[in-house]
Amino acid sequence: MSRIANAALRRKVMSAEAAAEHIRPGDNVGMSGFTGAGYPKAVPQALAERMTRARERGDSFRIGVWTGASTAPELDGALAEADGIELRLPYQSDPVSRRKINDGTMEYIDVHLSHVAQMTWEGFLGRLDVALVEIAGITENGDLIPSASVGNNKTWLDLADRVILEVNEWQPEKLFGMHDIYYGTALPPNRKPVPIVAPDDRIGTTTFSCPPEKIVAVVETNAPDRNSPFKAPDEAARAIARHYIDFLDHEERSGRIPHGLLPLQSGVGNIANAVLAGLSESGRTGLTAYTEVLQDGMLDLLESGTLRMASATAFSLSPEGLERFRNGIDFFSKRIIIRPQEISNHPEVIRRLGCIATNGMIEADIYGNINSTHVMGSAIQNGIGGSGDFARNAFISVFVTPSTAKNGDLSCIVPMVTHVDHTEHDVHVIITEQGLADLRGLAPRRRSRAIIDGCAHPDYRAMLHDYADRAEAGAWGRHTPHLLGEAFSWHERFMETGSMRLPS
Ligand code: 0RQ
Repeated sequence: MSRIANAALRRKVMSAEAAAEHIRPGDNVGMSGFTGAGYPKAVPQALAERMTRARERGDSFRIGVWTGASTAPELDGALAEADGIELRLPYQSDPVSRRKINDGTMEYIDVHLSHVAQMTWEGFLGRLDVALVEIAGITENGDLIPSASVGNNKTWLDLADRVILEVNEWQPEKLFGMHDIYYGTALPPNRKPVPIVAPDDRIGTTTFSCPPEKIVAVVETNAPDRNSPFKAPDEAARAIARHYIDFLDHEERSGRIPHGLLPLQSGVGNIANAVLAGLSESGRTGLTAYTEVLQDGMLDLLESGTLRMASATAFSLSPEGLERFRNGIDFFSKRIIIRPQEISNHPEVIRRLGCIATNGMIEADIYGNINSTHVMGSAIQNGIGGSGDFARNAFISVFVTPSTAKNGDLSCIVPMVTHVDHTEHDVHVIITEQGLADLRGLAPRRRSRAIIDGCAHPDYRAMLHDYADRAEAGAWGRHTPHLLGEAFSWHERFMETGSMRLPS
């Protein structure tokens, strides 16, 4: 049976190729999609074909691509390969896009994910010409049933001049009812408090509404989400998870966080997933998550009863996790709420709920500044995503990483980070497989020793202490002592020799 119950919108069904004709060179297109879930799968590929043909004719056909967050090869990969993206925002993790951004042929704006909707309403990003949004179905009265992610779709549907819908039959019908779409946002001076006081509060509707006259095309698809597998947690990830659980136990025992914890936020990536798996084995029950993405680890926690419910803006499951979700959807749908990313990541709500935030990083410096996005200070890896929304506003803000990368040739603890995403002011705890540095209440010189002793790999510890000793003795100022001529020498050495280690 068709997922399009509305007769008028059924009449707008057309091929992906015909729908792609509604997108013109130079358009800004707001697309659905968040961490490989709920992105349009057919129209971007048809559009990439058009772009390639245009290029072969000697014409340029490039657009602005705005999404929720990362998507998949069928969207980011296809459009980047066709050289069709002039400007990308607010987050990507696609290898082709990454290459083009880093070789300077694609522009990229790396935005806090909670800021994107408001920046669009504020007009800061320019005009939104087209919304291209995957949905799971259309009700009889024309309301749109969201797909496996919500991201910025509400804003795209509200603000775009023209709307193209992809109705994906592959998405479970039982997604209907899991979403909570808040229509109460406004710009200052008319903004009101977001009325969420507990992670399971519902404050909106289960569907999007969109004026039918704006909908120029409806495309039917039946295609899976990206669903990348996770690496099995290695020893470093398991050690990080153990330190994290010990830390939570300690905080609970000392009465700084209530028994039963505060709502958990967990970032993307393999380490974050391993940390969640560790929590599942910790014997706790009845916890909540107010987070951005639901990875496999969250399903484990819901199934084991560790988590009572989880709120997010998207799924990001492995093929195996997806199978579990689909088989257990009656169980999960009662325990999961999927919201717009401006609400899942809302600073006001995160601060009120007191989330315990845990995010990955590229490197930290000895004073606790965090680089989440750039390699060697200039090459983008992915983007800041929601990590800043949570880190700045969390009750406790934790960053995790293995102490080294690239077979030990890179230390993830360095004298000075080459790019700052989270300043020392937003970082409470750093954890590596070596141990943990609790930076709360520590002034800079004490922070540096706590990070070196607690988190740095033994191969780099003496080098870091030597730097800190000499900086404390010889810096211009002794508050946050640095030797400016030497602060990036570790990175320079890596670029020159392939290792941060000193030549023996
Ligand atoms: O590169 O794939 O080429 O080998 O970075 O590193 O160890 O696989 O770590 O999957 O946990 O990702 C920060 C990227 C960590 C992620 C980052 C290289 C390393 C490898 C990945 P290769 P790992 P993870 C939103 C949460 C920002 C967004 C965010 C991220 C690659 O966590 O994108 O937090 N975060 N969103 O080799 C150079 C170093 C390196 C390094 C690692 N020091 N120097 N390269 N790498 N350390 C909030 C939510 O609620 C979801």
